[in-house]
Amino acid sequence: MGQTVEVKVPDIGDFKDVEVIEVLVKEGDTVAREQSLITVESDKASMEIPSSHAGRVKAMRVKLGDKVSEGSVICELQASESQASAATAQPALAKGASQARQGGLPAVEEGGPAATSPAPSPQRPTSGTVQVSVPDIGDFKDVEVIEVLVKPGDRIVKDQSLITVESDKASMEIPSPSAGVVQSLLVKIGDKVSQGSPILTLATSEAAVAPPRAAAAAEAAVAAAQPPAAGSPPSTDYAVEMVARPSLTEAGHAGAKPHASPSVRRFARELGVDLTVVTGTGPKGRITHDDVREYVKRALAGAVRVAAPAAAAGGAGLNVIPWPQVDFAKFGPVERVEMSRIKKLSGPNLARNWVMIPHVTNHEDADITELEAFRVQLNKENEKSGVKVTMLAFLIKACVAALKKFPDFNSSIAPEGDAIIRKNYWHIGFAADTPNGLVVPVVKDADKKGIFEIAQETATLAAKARDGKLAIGDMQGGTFSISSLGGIGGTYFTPIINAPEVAILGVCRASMKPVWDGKQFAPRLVLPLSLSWDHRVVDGAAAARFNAYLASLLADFRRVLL
Ligand code: CAO
Repeated sequence: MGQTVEVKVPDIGDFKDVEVIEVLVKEGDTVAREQSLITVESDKASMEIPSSHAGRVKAMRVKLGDKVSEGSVICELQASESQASAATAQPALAKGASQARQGGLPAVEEGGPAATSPAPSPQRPTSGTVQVSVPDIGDFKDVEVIEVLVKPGDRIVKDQSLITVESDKASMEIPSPSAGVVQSLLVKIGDKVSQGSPILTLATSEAAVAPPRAAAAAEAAVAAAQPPAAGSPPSTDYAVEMVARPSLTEAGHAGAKPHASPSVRRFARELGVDLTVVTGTGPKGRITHDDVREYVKRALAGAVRVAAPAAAAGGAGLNVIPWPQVDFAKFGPVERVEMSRIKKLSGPNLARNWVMIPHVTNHEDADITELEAFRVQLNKENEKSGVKVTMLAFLIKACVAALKKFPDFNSSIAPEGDAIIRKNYWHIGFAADTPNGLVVPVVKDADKKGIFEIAQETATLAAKARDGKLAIGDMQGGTFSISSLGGIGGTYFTPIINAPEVAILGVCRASMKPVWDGKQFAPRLVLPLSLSWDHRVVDGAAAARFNAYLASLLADFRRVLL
């Protein structure tokens, strides 16, 4: 380790006396150059301050709630040898930030975005429509669009964030230079954009048009978005994240956006947590790392309803009261048994599916008297082949035929929640009971396979499942599932849909029953079927038809060929 350096807050432009809302390192930590040390926040934006050096943190000089400005010492760092000679070097952020301001970034409107937020360039309207493009965002080139925050038809206010872009080091929201109504989006999540890339077209109607002052600011923004003059130092690619927060005075989108710093947003994204359903416990309701951790802990314990892909969940999660904490030993002797790995993994999935999918289950009886006789006969004929034809194989084949007739049952909800993705392949999963818990291997392309092949494959997969030898690929790609408890017993049950599938067939034990044939009661072998389906995708009438059709196929298997 080399000499001790003081890491200071660099030039952060108009940010003065800003509050430290996160301290991201502690004494003794080894930090890399550009690693974020603290997050500061003004009333309009939050920003992470990276380290100018690599080394070990000797002493922290700031704590949560402190107010800092340019030059405030963040920490003392025992710089790495290779870095020590650069101990007096200014952090690149300072250069980049001050250079951005020299370039004349837009003046801040009351309640507008931070002075450091980029301003998109609108092309001047020809017929009340402007095309909004990505402004000069420094060295950000070919950066990925990670969020699209508006959609066609949205009425937006000036400075409202339109998209979030992210490089490997930073994320940044691009605000709108004007008010208006979004006409069409020209980007989607995953697109790579650079300066000048079109974002959207905006209709600036009389009602929506920006007031004169805002228009002037938009003009200034266009001017500011010009590339820096030749010879001026290049913009920095230093690790800085800026998130302009919506002004609380901006009705329409204020409050819709969670209040969280960039690192919390990144953390939430990594864990797949939708911040709109997390309750912030920080000052002014800010969401902290701990809030996200707590949310995930509670979700895993089944105490909260986790957020669906925004649209699929209807945009809302459900907060429920905490799980009861009971000291059972107070009431009698107890024994703690660790859950198997499979149970630990499948539990949260089952809980999510049960809580988030509006399940309905229809029951139906299928007369399988002839089919069972046929199955027994087939097995007798093929005794020496070593392949035992099971009822499950017939069920898989019959389900494929029913799924082809009712394609919505072989679908998933699109991530945006506004469409159904019908799959033109038929991969049927079946629940297999193993000593370690339930797994669902998948028979791929069941439509192309015959009964013997399916019977052999289910036997092989079930054996692999019991031996814990299923590969991940054996359990992926399913489009519909069957859970057969027929070998065990029961009459009917309510199977849980295996998301993102939209339906599952539960099968119980067939039994001989007296069935009225129009003239008399006849002994028939009746198979109880229980179809659970996602009410967002199909409705009760369709489910009743699916079940009736499936029962008719099982009653007369020749119909599968039709
Ligand atoms: N009605 C009457 N008998 C049935 C039947 C049914 N619906 N289904 C199977 N049987 C019979 C079989 O014919 C077999 O009898 P024989 O030994 O006399 O030939 C016996 O029951 C055992 O069958 P099986 O269940 O072992 O075989 P399978 O091919 O039907 O099923 C598998 C394979 C993997 C689905 C099954 O072993 C299994 O794991 N089932 C449990 C699934 C489960 O746990 N679901 C619950 C999910 S929700 O928690």
